[in-house]
Amino acid sequence: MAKHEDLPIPVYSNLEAVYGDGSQLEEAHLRFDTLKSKFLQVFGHPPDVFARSPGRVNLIGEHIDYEGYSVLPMAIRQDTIIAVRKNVGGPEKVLRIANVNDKYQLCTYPADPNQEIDLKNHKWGHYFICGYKGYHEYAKLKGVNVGDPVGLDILVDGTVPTGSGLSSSAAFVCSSTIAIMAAFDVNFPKKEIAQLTCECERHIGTQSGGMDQAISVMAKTGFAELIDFNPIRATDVQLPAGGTFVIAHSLAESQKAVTAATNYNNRVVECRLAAVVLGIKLGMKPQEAISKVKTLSDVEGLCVSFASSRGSSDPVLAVKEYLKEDPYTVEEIEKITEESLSSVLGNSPTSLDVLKAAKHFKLHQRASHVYSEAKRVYAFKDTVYSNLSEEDILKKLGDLMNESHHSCSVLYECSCPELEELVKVCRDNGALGARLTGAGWGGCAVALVKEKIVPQFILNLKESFYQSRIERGTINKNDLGLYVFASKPSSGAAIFKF
Ligand code: NG1
Ligand code: MG
Repeated sequence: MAKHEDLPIPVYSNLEAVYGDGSQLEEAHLRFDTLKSKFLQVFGHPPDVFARSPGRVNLIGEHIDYEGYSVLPMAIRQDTIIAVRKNVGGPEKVLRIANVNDKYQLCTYPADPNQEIDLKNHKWGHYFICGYKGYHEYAKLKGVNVGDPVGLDILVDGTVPTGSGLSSSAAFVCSSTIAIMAAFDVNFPKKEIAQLTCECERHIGTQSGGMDQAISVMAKTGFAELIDFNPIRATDVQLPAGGTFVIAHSLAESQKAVTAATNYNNRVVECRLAAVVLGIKLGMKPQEAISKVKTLSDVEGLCVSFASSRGSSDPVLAVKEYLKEDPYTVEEIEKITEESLSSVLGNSPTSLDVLKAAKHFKLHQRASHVYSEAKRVYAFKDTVYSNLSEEDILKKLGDLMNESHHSCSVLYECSCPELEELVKVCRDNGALGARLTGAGWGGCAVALVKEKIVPQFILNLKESFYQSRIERGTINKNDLGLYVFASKPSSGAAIFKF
């Protein structure tokens, strides 16, 4: 039997396959009806085909995907649906991108797949262009004849809250890419789409890993997935029935595309510099380390091959031995690399932006986080499948989540005061564990809660975290359900042709 990840994106002619037969289905029918009528209203003709891709919550394994380490997310029910139609006879070859939410104004772009995305002028439609460019780059690579560019009409409906660490961006990029493929009658194996969407989302200017796209494309109802990289692979993880993951928004919005130079990309750069410095300290020539060592997982490989001479293969020990705790200045690192940092980083524009903004680099702390977090992911999966009682399994999973949060907060410094408060409120109200999820600096926390106390837990959170914010007018009482909810692992990307 073909492996799940080798199969193409499923094509359905009804909504039940994805949205089940309960209240979610009703809601989905409404959304699709709205998409159809609004499409007709905006563009004057009905759509040809639809694609959907979900957001995700990462249970454990934060900021390690781009270092080559496995992560453990699950898809959530919130998703992005895209309706599309080729506009072959249209007068102009343009991409017209509209949204069911009037907050997002119509964007138009030329149909040229080689266009550059204007990063200095951020627009919501840019995420569609990531998928558009990605599809064409990949089709070319695979020898698919895409012909001359044609116009496309696109309507977007997203329910993943933005800037919340639940990967609205990947849901948008993946559904865009898949909708474009469907419009051109092309389909690829899921693992290839996961890889291509990961690469093309980088056109937005973040040096992302591949977790979000991988889970959005490859998720299965009822399972979290252990995602490995190089090559991308997904292994089902069946979570214990007695526990539920509750997602709660800190109400601090993290605009990753805008803050990349000081937050996300800064950490990617710090990890890269830590990897090169460790490679050199472990005995490589600077030039060799710069060209061969790209990630901290590459360094782990080196530690393993030098294990007999060093007496240990543990990269955590290498960090302790070779990286000082005080932050490094540019000059200090350049003395070790014997090359300017800009050239170590390949002069990529996004890395140069990081160098411009950074005063120093915390190599020890960032590498310590990555290696310890990578171990926690495997500990989490092993615990799920251990012989412990369910009670003990849940407790251990909670402990690992708490340790993960501590590491994100103290070593990786990607938390914020609102997330700290929220995580504490979750723990004080009976969560077995709670942590920030996604990139951090705002967005959501995820808490592991015993199934039977979930309703009370959510009520308590409303009382102790959200009530004062409702009174201050930060959020509307009626919207609370959007900010705090229990989540079950839901299904991955799909195409709908009716
Ligand atoms: P979010 O929180 O969705 O922006 C980001 C990255 C992931 C991963 C996490 C941190 C993108 C598209 N996603 O997710 O790859 O690195 O941060 O674990 O940049
Ligand atoms: Mg994102």
